Amino acid sequence: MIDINTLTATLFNGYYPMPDYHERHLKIMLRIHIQYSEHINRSDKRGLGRLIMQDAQDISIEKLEKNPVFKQAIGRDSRETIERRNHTPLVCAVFGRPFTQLAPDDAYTFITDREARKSLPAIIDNRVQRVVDAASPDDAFKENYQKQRNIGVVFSGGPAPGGHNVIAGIFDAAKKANPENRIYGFLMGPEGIIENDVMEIDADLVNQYRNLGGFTMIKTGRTKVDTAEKMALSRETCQALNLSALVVVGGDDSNTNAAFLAQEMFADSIQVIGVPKTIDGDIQVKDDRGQVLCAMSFGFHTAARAFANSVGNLCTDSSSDVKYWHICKVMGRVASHLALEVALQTHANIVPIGEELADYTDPQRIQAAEALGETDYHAYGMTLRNLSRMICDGIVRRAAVGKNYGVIVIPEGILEFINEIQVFIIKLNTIIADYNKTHDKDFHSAYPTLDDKLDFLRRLARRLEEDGGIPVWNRRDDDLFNDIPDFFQEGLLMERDSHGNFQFSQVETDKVILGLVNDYLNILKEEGLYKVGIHKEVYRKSMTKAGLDPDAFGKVLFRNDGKNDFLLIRKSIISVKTLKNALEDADLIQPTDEIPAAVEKIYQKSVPKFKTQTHFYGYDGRGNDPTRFDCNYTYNLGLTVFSLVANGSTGQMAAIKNLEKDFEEWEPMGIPIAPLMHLEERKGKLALVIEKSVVDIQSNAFQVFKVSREKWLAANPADDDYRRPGPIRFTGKSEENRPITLVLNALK
Ligand code: FBP
Repeated sequence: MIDINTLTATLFNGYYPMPDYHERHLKIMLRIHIQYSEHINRSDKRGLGRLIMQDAQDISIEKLEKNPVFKQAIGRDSRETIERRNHTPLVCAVFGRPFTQLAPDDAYTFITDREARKSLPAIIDNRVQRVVDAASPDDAFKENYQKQRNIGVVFSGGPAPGGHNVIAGIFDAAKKANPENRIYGFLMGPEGIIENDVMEIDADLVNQYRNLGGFTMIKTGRTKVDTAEKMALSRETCQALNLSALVVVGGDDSNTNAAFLAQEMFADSIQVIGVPKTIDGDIQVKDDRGQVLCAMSFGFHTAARAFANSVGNLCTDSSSDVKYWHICKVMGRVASHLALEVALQTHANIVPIGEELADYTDPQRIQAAEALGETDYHAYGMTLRNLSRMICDGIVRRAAVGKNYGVIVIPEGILEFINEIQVFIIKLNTIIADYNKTHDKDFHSAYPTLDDKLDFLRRLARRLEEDGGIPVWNRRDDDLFNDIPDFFQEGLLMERDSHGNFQFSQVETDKVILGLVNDYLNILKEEGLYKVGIHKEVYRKSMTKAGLDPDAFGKVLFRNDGKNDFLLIRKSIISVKTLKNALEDADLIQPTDEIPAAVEKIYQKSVPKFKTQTHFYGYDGRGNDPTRFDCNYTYNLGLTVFSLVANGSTGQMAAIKNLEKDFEEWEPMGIPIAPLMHLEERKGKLALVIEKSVVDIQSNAFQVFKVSREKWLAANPADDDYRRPGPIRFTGKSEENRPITLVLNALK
């Protein structure tokens, strides 16, 4: 007979000490196992037990690997991947025609920047071009359209779902026009152009990635072609490959780069076409009269849907488990488009939108200053403190109706819209750029640790003060900066990207805000203002069960007794001691009595614990396989690119107009890039860039969000108003066919 104690000790040696109940549980399991084995041995007349053992040994991994079921189950290509590869995106009617041509459309006009005119003379007068059918092309047109071309493609910046379909569209259209056309992919982003690191893209490669996410095929990178030397090397590469055209798939900065490359290679007749990519959704093009030409960059829909699915699931979990606040930081380096779309998709409880915060004014402060005949400049623009208070207000109000849980969505770039932080970012950008310009060594290598950097800033403040003049970093800046937590200081001092952008994804924005929220909630708790409301029926039932008079105790315990469904403990009762005092003062108990257990339990229930879980949604959604909207959008962008190339355009951005409408109304076109440029401060100096589109707080989408947010906060006894967007569905009919933001903004 096996001794169960010895067996447990032998098998689980090393796991001691373990809790008693674990040990008990293990022993029971072992006993069952032994009894079952003995039973099998006893009744195993036909050797079944041995057979099971035998089979287990016989199935070698080699044999398993040959099994077709095994192969299908764990093979590299999931059913979804296979289905996606075989899917043919919808194609705009014009691309069904043998030839397309470009029709200039002067209904769209732009106010051009003087500096852009000076720097980009070859492309500044480009016009909007609509892709139309070339119904009766003459031979010269056909010959030009079909002539053999080499086209180079590069991905630039962060991945965005749909990039592979841009390549597929270019490839299919180019091969249709002339099977001898060749498509080259530059590897690892613009660095591949500079270094002439390139591969030819063939049909097998394209087919492998159709309708799949990522930029895996040729990878991407953030190098900027921003010096005369890099420009010359890029030009050499394009000439060496005998390129007719270079296609830059990228965001605002990369399309800016595309315009400069178009100018540079104009003399070589190498065309450069941009494609608007970024999950951030901040490339939206309108003309000077506000007519929309490009409503959204590709990748936005997929990333927003992926984030919304995860956030929606958290809403479900949170309202089931009712104990956590989920804090979800959602990508979007500057603009809050993704957070707004996630809010519209999920109805999460609290979603501060950066662009609205920048416009914030504090009426109380303004009035108080006006009464003194003064102006309070601090009353304009949101501070981090205001923001944390706004969030706390929502948390406290939900707790009051028994909902001490919920979901907060924080846009990644929110800090850019907070005055005090923006000032730090601008000042530090200037200091770092200045240092890099005047020294031989880069700021971050010269001052590698946080302490080194802080030391440098301290010395700078002192020196600038002694020098007189207007210091960019004064002692007050230094003091304020030293007041913020280390990790946030480190974030603000981090290296800028190659375009001089502040890298918000590296800053723990959520942690900064959460820290302030936590501090303020503790103050509210001490002031007795943050309490969990107790449902009056729950209260009455437990008191009656304990033989206590709910009415007599209710008057003492609650500040809203008899008025609401949810009862709130009085502000003055903030501890067991203050509870006891209140009961004694009301003669409900004597000083020698204990607090009745039922009453103490009610009190404990009313004490909120602010338990949080933090999440970052960014890279995951960026790597998602594209929605059907993005598949169709990007494939047609690729077809548009070829049409622009075959018709001799350069310095144009491929776009699809009417994305907010049904597919039949989509209109492929070319948008001139140069007129979209304006001067902006980058790396401490003014540079021509395409202006980022941030959330327009007058837009329909924002206005809908604004009037709905009270309902979505659901600080009332009714059920939460969460919406379940569900996962991205590639097949079937239930997937929405465009972002909600677009649908709303198109409503008249
Ligand atoms: P792009 O503008 O290049 O498309 O990238 C957008 C983005 O995904 C932002 O949302 C995010 O802040 C940033 O890239 C992250 O950058 P990195 O990939 O370098 O960490």
